[in-house]
Amino acid sequence: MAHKICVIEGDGIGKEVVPATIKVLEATGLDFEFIYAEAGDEVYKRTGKALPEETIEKALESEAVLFGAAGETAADVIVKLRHILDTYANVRPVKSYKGVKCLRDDIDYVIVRENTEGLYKGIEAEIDEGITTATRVITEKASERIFKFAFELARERKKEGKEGKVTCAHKANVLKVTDGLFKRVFYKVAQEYKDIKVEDYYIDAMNMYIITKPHVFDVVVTSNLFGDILSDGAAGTVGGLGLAPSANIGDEHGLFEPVHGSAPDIAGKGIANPTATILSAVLMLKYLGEHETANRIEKALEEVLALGLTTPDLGGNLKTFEMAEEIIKRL
Ligand code: GGG
Repeated sequence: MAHKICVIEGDGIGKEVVPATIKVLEATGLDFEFIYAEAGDEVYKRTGKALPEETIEKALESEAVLFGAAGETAADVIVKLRHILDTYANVRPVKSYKGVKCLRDDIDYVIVRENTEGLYKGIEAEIDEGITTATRVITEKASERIFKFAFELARERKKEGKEGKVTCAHKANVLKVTDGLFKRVFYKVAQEYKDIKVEDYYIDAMNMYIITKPHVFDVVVTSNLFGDILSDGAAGTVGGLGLAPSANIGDEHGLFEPVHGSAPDIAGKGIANPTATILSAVLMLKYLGEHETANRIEKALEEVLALGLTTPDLGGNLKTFEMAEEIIKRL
C-alpha cells in the first residue's frame, strides 16, 4: 500500500527544497500518495488563517507530514501543528559529513528537544503598557516522557556502537523552580536506565561545549526554547542550517522538517540547499519502517556531498534541483 504523506511546503525556500525532496522520494520506486496542504504567511495573507482547518485534517489523517519552512507565522503554523499532533520529541541529529567543512569530522550526536511546553507554550501577555510577560511551563509529565524518549534513543544508538550517554542541558541554578523540576525528573528517569551514562550541564556552558568538544556527545536532551537555539548553533558546527534535519515524533504522529526557516534572503533564487529536507525525509522513511530506502538515499547524498556537488552555501555552484538530480543519479 502507498504511504500517505501530507506535504506542506510552507513559505520561502520551503517551496524549493520540498519539491526537490519529493523528486528524490519518487525516484526511489517506493509507493507514495502525496496529499498537498497549505500553511504559512502566504495563505494567512490570502485567507486570514495561517493553518487552515483543511490542512490540520490532512495532517491528522496521513501516516506522516513532510513540512518545509515557516516564516513570520511560525508560532501559528509549525509550533501549533506540533502541539495538535502531540509530536512531543523534536529530534535534531548533528553529524559531520565528508566533503563538508565541519569543526571536526567525528561529530555525531542528536539533540532531543521537548516540543510541547516551555516558553513555546505561547502564554504571553501585555500586562501594562510597555510591560510584557511570557510563562514558562515545565511539567513533570512532559519532562518524564521526553527523558524516556532520550534514554530509549541512547539505548538504540548504543546497539549501533555509540557510547550510550544522555546529557541534560538546563539552567536550574537560575530558573530554580522550572528547571529545578526538569533536572530532578531527569535524574529520576535515569534510575530506570542504569546501562546509560548521564551528565548535565547549564545551557550556557553547553552552548560552549558543542563548539569546544562536540565529539563527546551522544544524546543531548533539553527544553523547548533552549533546544531551538542550541540546535541552530550545533548546525553551524557541521556545515550550517542547509544540512540540519529534524523529526517531530509523538505516539500517534510524525512530522519531518528541516531545522531552517523560510530564508527570505535567498527564496526564489533556486539555490537553497535541499540536504536538510532530504535528510528529514530519510528520518521519515525510517519512521515508516523503510530502512533500506532511507539508507540508499543517505548513501547517495553522502557521495554527492563528498564530491562537492552542492549548492553555493557549501561552496558548490549547483541549483537546488540540480543537487537533487545528482542524488537521484546515485540511488
Ligand atoms: N522548518 C522549520 C521552520 O520553519 N523553522 C522556523 C521557525 O521559526 N521555527 C521555530 C521552531 O522550530 O520552533
